[in-house]
Amino acid sequence: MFCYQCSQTARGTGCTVRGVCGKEPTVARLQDNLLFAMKGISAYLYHARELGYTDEEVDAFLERGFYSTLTNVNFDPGRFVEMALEAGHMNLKTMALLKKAHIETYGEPEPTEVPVGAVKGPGILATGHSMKALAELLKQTEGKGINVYTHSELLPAHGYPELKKYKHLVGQLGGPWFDQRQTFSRYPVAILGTSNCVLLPQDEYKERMFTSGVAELPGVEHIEDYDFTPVIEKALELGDLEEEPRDTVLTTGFGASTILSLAPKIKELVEDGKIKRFILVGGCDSPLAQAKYYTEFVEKLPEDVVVLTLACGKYRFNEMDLGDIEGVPRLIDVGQCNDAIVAVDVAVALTELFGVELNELPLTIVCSWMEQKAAAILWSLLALDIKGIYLGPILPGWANDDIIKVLVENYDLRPIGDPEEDIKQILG
Ligand code: FS2
Ligand code: SF4
Repeated sequence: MFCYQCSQTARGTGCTVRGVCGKEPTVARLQDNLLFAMKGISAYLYHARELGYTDEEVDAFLERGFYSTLTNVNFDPGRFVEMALEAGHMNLKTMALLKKAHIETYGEPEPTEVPVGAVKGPGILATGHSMKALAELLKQTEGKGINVYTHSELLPAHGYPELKKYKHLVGQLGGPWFDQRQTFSRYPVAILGTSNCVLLPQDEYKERMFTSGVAELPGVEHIEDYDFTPVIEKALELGDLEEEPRDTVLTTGFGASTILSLAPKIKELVEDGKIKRFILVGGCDSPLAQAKYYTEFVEKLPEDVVVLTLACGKYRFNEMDLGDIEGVPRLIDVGQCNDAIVAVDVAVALTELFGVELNELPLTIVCSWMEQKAAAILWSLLALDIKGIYLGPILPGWANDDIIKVLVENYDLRPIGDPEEDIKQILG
């Protein structure tokens, strides 16, 4: 544990073994964990609020949750586990709110092919999670001869009708959040960071980078009220990008309605043994060497397995052509991390279709986590009582041995291991 939030803190620097107040290390970890989950919820709520959507129950939960971690309020570990599970439910509610906001504002997403690479002309590269910022940028750049590209978690924007209608939303540059220094240096365009996962910029591109919304970087101009005039002026001043071959094409934009329109076919294929299992391989990507697991895992899956994916973890394998099983694509990208709610909705619909419980579905979740939104999503899955989740690339530092023991015993949580061995175990 590490807590330095009050004046009683050990040696004036921090309680690390046990709180001077009596706070046990596991309670301290559970409090941190609740704070992480609430940060994740706040991120999704923020983007929903950008589009005018709010939820009083979630607001009240956040208020109570933050208060419960103040000094000398709550020392009960059992209650913090209940708090964490409630956070999971609140996160489901918040992700559903954000999905509703996205669909009602930008239309139901549809499967869309997105070319990777530059086309000739001045450009703006937008990264992060904010559909609102991207939509405003597209509106303001229309007819100005500027091409707009997405990076990382904005790839799914291409699937929304009210965003893809802009012909100057031309494609994607780069992949997950951590390639940004390389990608932003490589393409001399204006860059806009719209949410988390912006890295401290390199001098090479600092003066052509901008942030908006919650994202801010030292020495980088921050855009207020979605007025992207300085970004547009910078893009025009920087001049043309050179045309590149755009042979790589990524497919995104599978919404619940598209997937469920395939439900009768899916049922038939599962009953005929032509689809053996659905595996959700998703979450945040990370530069850790262990994250190679996810590429190998998908590469080694047999051809009767369908892969659902979401968030930036998809860049580990979304260039692969997995083909289809009688018209059902074998790689289905449902969108951003918050679109985990789409996967949950599809899974719930499949339980009705097959007349089974969630844990009886031919479905396994193989998760990658990087930051606090993934903690919120993990607790959402546990709150739905989903068992046997594989978690990597490493076990979270916020979970000590006691917490891991509970997650393993109660939820059959499994750390990722060797891809081939895990596949064998999953496919039984
Ligand atoms: Fe990826 Fe970063 Fe989406 Fe995470 S772009 S690691 O925030 O939540 O995923
Ligand atoms: Fe230490 Fe408790 Fe104060 Fe935290 S709240 S610094 S654990 S005495």
